[in-house]
Amino acid sequence: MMKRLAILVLVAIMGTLAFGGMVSAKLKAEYKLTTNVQAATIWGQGADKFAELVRERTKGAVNIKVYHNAVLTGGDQMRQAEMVKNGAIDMMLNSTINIAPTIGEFNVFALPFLFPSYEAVDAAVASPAGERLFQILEKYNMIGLGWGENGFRELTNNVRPIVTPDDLKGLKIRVTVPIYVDIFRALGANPIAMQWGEVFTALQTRTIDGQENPIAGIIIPTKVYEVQKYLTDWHYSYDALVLAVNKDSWATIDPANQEIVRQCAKEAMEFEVALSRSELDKGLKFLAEKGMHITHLTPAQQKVFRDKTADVYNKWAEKVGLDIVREFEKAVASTK
Ligand code: X2X
Repeated sequence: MMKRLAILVLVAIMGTLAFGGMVSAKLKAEYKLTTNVQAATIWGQGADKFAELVRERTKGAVNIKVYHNAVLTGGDQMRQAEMVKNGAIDMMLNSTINIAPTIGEFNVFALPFLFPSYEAVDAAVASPAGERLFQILEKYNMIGLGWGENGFRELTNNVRPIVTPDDLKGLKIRVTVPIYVDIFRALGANPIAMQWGEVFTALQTRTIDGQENPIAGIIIPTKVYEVQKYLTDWHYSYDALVLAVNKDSWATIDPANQEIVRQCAKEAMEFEVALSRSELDKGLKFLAEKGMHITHLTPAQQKVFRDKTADVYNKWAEKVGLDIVREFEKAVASTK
């Protein structure tokens, strides 16, 4: 009898050990989700929406807490992907341009003048290359749950209207990452890399002359128009968002709750993209009312900028990987 009991206990212990190696689905008290932008941005609202839906639908079992303004990375927006990769942060709703220093393939969205329209963006994201980007994410220990949108990045400054590359000559333009440094150098500007959290003050004190960001997503909710006079609507680069979770954090969620989280991610990102797009037309009008001088480039004027950045495009297409770039170009062409 004692012997049988001992065997049973032993089997139970061995079973626990075997499953222990697979990270058991034991929910954490809190899942930390990082963004580097203010809660008022459309991106910030998308993150909050996701957390709120998950809390509601899992009846509080999966508790996602959103940390805005890059507080979990000491203000460093580029460290977010790295920290989700190594598990120090559970989740991120992060822009592709912030992910690019960690995973080079994500530079593809930033290629100058690649996307003429939202249709083109949507076709690229839905292409096999879009899926491949999520597979690459897995090599970095993350699982992609959905695509969102930061938006088309438009140029603002305080010196003069920018209609030709000559107008950019010598202007100090704040940028984020190396591909943007290359683009603005090619255009004759003086690009300065800076964290988003420092930009408003730098514009206010005129340490820099300008910056580039999406109108509806960032420029309006963060009141950039209060410290900038000129805007050029040139769609030179597009920035997508990725909602992703660390693999080990994901394994702590049981399959039934994982299914709910995936569905909430889908809905929250649909909400976020729709909001970003519906706010844009109103946004241009709003900025004009606030006294901004807005320049819309004609296709011929845009072509001058495009031609000047062609070498940068080719250099970065090589870095991204031509298979992904060609797949994106094919998707874009299918919408023309
Ligand atoms: O830093 C920026 O410009 C922002 C807010 O758009 C990103 O995080 C990429």
